[in-house]
Amino acid sequence: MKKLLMAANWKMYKTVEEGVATARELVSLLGTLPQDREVLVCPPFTMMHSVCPILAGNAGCHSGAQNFYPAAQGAFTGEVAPEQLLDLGCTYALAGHSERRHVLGEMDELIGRKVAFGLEAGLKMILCIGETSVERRLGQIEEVLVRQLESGLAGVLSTATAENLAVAYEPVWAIGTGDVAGPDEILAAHALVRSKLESLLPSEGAQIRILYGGSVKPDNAAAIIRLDNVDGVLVGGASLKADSFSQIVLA
Ligand code: G2H
Repeated sequence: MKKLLMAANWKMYKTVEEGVATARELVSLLGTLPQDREVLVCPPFTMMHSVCPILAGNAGCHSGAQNFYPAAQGAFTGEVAPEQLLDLGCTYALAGHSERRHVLGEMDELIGRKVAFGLEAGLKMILCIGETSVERRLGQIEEVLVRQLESGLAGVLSTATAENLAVAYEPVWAIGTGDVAGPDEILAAHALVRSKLESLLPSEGAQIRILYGGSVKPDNAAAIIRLDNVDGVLVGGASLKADSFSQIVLA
């Protein structure tokens, strides 16, 4: 059975003390998770050492990294390697989040290398894709999503499975704006992603989870996860408080 993946992205928020308190409260609010879903929390690197073991205490809760550098080790000042994340009990990682593409200037080629290196190292990867409002207005949604999928997955066409890969569709105009995409917009984008996944990865594409991200909140999560081809959510702002994220997880 394909489980829903309910993922939190804490971005660059919280001290260690705050992260530990939120993780403890979340684990206690969630209790025994429903069989049909699993939970992922991506905290900042600074608190992983303390937060990952707390999440690991709840079956079905996982820890993920928001980013890493695609090399085993070496002179890469300021960067973190997949092995160092696995060492902390972190099992997932994001690649291609819109803030890394648009604020940090990451290009498709680097994102593709991260997906390939992360999978090879043993991390489960979530490739994030999404169009800007300008690209949507210019009718370029399909072109942008197909390009981001093709380049993001170029190095994993023979190794990606429904177990080790998920895709998050996050329209840039919906991120952190409160401007959630409507059901028709989500349905159309997810159908496009599904069809492209099925053509790139014929044996796995139908089962690979596609998450929606962009202003997911407790009051819209249930309607979003009911939509066709929505296999979970990636939540930023509303994941920072344990009660709000637990309501989304259990929606
Ligand atoms: C999109 C999302 C989490 P938010 O970035 O990845 O953030 O839920 O705040 O729109």
